[in-house]
Amino acid sequence: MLLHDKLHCGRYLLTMQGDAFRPWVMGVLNVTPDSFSDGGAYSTLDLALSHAEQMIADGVDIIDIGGESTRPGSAPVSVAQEMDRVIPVLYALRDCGKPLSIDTRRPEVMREALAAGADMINDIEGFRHPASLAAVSDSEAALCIMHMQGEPGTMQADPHYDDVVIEVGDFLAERTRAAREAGIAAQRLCIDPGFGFGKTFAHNLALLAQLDALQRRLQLPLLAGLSRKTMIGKLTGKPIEQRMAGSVAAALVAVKNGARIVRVHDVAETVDALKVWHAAA
Ligand code: 7PJ
Repeated sequence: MLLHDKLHCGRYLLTMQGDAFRPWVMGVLNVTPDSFSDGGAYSTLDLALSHAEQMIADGVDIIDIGGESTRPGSAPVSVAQEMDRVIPVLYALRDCGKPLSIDTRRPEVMREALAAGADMINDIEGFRHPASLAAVSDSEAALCIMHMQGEPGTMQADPHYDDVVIEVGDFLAERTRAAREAGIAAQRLCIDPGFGFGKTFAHNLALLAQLDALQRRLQLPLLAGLSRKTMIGKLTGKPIEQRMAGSVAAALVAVKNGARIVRVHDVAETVDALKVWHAAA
């Protein structure tokens, strides 16, 4: 089996071959009062849990729990605040039958999340914090290594690349090597170009069009997060609440171009679209 067709994800092994050939849908579970995409509708534990239940009913493959809004221009939250938001959700969902991912940049949160049962650590900084690889190396959790240029507060000010696909690939190769050197098995790694994280509209489009080049270069499962992002707004002229159809189309393009995992807000619609695509592709 090719390396990019499986992912060792904590208590789970996600495989993608033969009859099981199907991209994975990662559902976004925001536990942030200031989250830009749902206005904080799921900020309490009960609401987060009912949102998770709905995603499971809708066919989600991985639940990605986030306690820090990283929308462009957002202010950072404290470690304590982030833990207060996400750790209770992890404990409550640990037996839900689906792999649980935690979207965090903090090594302290990574350790607590792993103790609480997280199966995947999704780090928008690509595990660049000096303590983050050590925090996860002893576990069985998957790592999502994402590229970001700059910091969330300022990253959209003036992003620049000579060749965005090469430079994002160089970064992902370097971080993948660092993870391997920290003793993390390749089967635990997936990569993500980080749409919207220090990228112009043109950079995002170039990456989406050339995802397969990145995938071929790194030979690891590739995750794409395009759901409701500014790029979709720019292409459709729609505000965030009306970007579902555009986001579903973007997920299909990403999968066609080599993505194995799509990170989405609209799980039911994306699962349906992928079923149709899969039957006919
Ligand atoms: C991403 C993410 C993404 C990964 C966010 C939003 C902003 N993690 N966390 N990839 N985006 N791996 O959902 O619009 O694209 S937060």
